[in-house]
Amino acid sequence: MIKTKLCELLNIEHPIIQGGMAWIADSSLAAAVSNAGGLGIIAAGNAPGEIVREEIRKAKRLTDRPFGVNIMLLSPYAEEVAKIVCEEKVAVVTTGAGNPGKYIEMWKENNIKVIPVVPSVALAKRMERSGVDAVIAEGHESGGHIGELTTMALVPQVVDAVSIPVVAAGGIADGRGLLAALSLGAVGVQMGTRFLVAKECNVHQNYKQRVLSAKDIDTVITGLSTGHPVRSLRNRFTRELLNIEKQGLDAEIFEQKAAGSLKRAAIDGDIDFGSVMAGQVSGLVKREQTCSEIIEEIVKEASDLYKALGGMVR
Ligand code: TUI
Repeated sequence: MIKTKLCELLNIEHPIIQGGMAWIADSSLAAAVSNAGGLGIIAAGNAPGEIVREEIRKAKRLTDRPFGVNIMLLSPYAEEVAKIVCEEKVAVVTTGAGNPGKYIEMWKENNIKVIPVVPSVALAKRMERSGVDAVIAEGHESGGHIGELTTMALVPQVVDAVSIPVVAAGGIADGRGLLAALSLGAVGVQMGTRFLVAKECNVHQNYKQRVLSAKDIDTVITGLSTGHPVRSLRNRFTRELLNIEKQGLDAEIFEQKAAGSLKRAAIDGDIDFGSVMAGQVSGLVKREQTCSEIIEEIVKEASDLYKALGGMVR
């Protein structure tokens, strides 16, 4: 058993949050993670509010434990989803890809625990001043939309800069990663890629198999030139995007190509011409397991390792 402040804050058994993966993290995955003692998250992504409401209601039928909703702040529906989580009395909101400042007061008035993803110390401090409950410091190793700093560099700097709890994300997929995160001062971890291959995850089987067969060097970053860098597994789609960027073509052509690409891979299973977003730990993720097996294995590995290290350090 590993108990941290995060377990108390969120009323969960294990200090593990499932990442809010757009088009992937639905009520089935979120409820399975929460039932296994972690915090499951429904990703709102670019979905309209009523679709998200339906997923929240499904999750309530599948679990009586707390779960959260991730709001992707670049979404045109971010504002309506921000209101719906209040109406539905969701326990936790995480945010990504922007500054959620204007919604925080409303969420806190509705007793929602608010945990934004931050890619820098500056945003972590701003979020602390706005009254959030914790932050997720997410490193460059992550899949999807990424910041510049690595987890190893970012997490301890954020821990030193704020007094609220810090969750580590990016490059974490097993018990070694969990223990490392705790050593850096984090109170827990958020993992996306490891849960993407969970049995209860409804992502297309082609996507899952692509992640399971990935090697360490298989991820690439596209969108550096447009200011929205995204990490995904290398394929014909990423080669085409990188070519557009290399030729210095305008952002509009790039955005046109990228639009709908995550859905194409995650729902339609087109892993050649779709965007297979995944983290650098893809090479570490080798087996499809249930969420309960994943969480139990990680917690056991971390606590066994902690005991073994105790015997080594004198
Ligand atoms: O949000 C993520 N990862 C994502 S979102 C996503 S959906 C998408 N699809 C296509 C293009 C773009 C997004 C796929 N993966 N992770 C959390 C995260 N947030 N990483 C980095 C940030 C971030 C960046 C800037 C958070 C705040 C921020 O603030 C800038 C500001 O306004 O101060």
